Amino acid sequence: MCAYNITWSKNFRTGGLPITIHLTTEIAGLELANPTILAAGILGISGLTLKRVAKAGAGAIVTKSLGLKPRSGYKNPTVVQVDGGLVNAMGLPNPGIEHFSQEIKETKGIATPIIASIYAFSPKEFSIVAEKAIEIGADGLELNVSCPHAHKTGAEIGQDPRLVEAVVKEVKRIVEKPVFVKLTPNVADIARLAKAAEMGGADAITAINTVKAMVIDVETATPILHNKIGGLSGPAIKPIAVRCVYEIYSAISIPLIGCGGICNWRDAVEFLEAGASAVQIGTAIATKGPRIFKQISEGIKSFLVKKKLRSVREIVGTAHKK
Ligand code: RRO
Repeated sequence: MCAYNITWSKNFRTGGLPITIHLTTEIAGLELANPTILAAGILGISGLTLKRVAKAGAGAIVTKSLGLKPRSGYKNPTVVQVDGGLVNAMGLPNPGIEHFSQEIKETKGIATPIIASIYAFSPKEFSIVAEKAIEIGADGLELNVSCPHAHKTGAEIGQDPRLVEAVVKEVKRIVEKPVFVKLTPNVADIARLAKAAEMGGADAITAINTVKAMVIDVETATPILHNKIGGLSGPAIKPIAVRCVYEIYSAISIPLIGCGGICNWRDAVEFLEAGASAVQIGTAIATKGPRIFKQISEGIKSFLVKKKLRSVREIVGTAHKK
């Protein structure tokens, strides 16, 4: 469990007694070996890839967003590379929650918590998908109320505080396991949405999903994505995500998980200082591969040693004191 915890054997502050550095992180009752989490939508679609990411050192794993029924998603092109990231409009492709049970079964034996990202079109439907996700073995849920280009779901729900509260309430009525709520940055006041989720009973907030975006081929004057509108992820959105985490931190008392453009340990520490207790990594896996989880954990550990701190907890929210 504590694979990345280390001990200083010679410590002068404690008169020579060893000091243990803790990377272990607790989020809403879930024990993570370290604060790095696989973000929804990347490598989270099969049991095999979930296991691969766990072995690579992620502290927890979020699946691709799953709905009540199978969905094929939008036609190609669904992803385009831009300066500083990717713009995607996949269209929530997934095999449906029932079919995913097979994939979760394949992860049996791994200690890494698996969080099912789920979406639905109404509070009632959210609770049905939530119940099934727990039945098939998820350790927790992340409610996707933030996909920027879906109709009658995603951010169309997540932009309305009353709907967000209603969705979370309905899910929490049915489910005892931890429920995270993933928010959209495409709103005027993200802290208001976070508060609404907390009021509904959310156990943690994930901030942020992708930023609504578009790319046009200049020569042919044609929108490149088949869906025309998509969501921007990657380093380009990191300052937006850090600002969102910073704003939400002062507004709520449940834990926050930072997400958006994290590529290295410095990015991760920036999110922790803004108020996140853990970080999700997505787009960077496309360029750096799953080894990024260990690299970031090692980097955080070295940062703690350099600052003479003992736990990740000691960095969380420190930027608010300045
Ligand atoms: O599948 C997608 O197109 C998608 C989803 Br569910 C999401 O939450 N965010 C995003 O950028 N794309």
